[in-house]
Amino acid sequence: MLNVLMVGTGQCGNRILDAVNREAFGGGKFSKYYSRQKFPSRVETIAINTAINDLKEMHYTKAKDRIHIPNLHGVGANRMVGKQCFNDNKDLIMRNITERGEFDVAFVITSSSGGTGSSFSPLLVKELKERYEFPVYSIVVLPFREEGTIYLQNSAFCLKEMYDSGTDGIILADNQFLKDAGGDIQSAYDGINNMIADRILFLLEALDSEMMMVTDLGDFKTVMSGGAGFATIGYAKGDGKNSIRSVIHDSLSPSGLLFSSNVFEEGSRAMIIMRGDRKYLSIDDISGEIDKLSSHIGHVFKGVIIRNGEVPKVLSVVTLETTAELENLYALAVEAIQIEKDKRDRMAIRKEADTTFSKIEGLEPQY
Ligand SMILES: Nc1nc2c(ncn2[C@@H]2O[C@H](COP(=O)(O)OP(=O)(O)OP(=O)(O)O)[C@@H](O)[C@H]2O)c(=O)[nH]1
Ligand SMILES: [Mg+2]
Repeated sequence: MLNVLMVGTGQCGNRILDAVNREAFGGGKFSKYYSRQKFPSRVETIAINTAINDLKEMHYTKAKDRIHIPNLHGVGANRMVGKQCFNDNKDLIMRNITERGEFDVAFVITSSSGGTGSSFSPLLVKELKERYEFPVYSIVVLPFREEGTIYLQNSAFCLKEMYDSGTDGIILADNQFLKDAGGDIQSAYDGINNMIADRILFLLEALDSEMMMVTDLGDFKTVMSGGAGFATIGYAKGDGKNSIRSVIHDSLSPSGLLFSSNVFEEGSRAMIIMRGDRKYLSIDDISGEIDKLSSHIGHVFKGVIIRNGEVPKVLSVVTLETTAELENLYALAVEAIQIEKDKRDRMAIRKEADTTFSKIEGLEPQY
């Protein structure tokens, strides 16, 4: 049995963690009080936030698993304030984690663009890596590109700091790429959060179950160490009529991935897990499709979980050697930083020239 630590920081991280707990406890609003999590592993979940309202909004995560870090007026998307706040409260956070016992692996979930999650998470990962031996993976959600200059620049710096934190791999999910998950913004968030939560639970099951063809934490570590530090996860579900080959293919196509990538071109290593009734999981078919991927990218681990009567589902973890989409994001971020800098320079010049107030110099109000 694996011991898993899962931390969600900031609003986005909290909500995804809550979606994980909803699935794990079976969905009812009170299920967290009487149900046991249906993880095969022992999973400890912790939500961290400076905003008490975000924590209160969580319905499926136990109160003891929600840590409020008081910071007057929140962090307001300012990563400098966020980092200071983490450092001031580091001992409290790390004590809470230490009290939960031993772990084999940890996941830290956050958005890259806000203030709290994006500044806390790289520092938290660094702290975990310095204190413990277990691998720490980060799951980072990228913003909608039209959310503004501050969110774009935050993302660029958060990803770099996450990369430098010593994390064992960054799994990317992209709001922009997944925006069709729901109509209005709230349903899009819910849709995206559920997609990420389902994949996390599938992954945990794959790392910790008796399978026909086994993948385990060791395989996952090897896959995650394969690329340039970034990875994404794909998923697809068959209808019982299409072949397992096409389900595997769908999981690797844009409709299945959490982040835009041509994995056949950009992939470095992969782990493909198939789950469902034995009758859908012909080893020859599976091998055919997986060999095709291996011939493009190199090594692919495969795992099979038998579930009687279930249609086939496929989870694909792919590490990336390069990513064109991240290059695009950084180009936008550089523009965003320039826009903010120009604005600041203009303000400084204007302040010096003092054009507005100088108009009344020497004048007195007349009554
Ligand atoms: N997928 C998804 N993205 C979210 C959700 N909530 C917020 N986001 C995205 O997260 C980014 C903002 O980060 P938040 O996590 O809200 O910020 P925070 O860490 O709470 O930071 P502050 O509020 O600034 O202290 C934006 O790009 C949002 O689009 C959510 O529930 N799901
Ligand atoms: Mg917030």
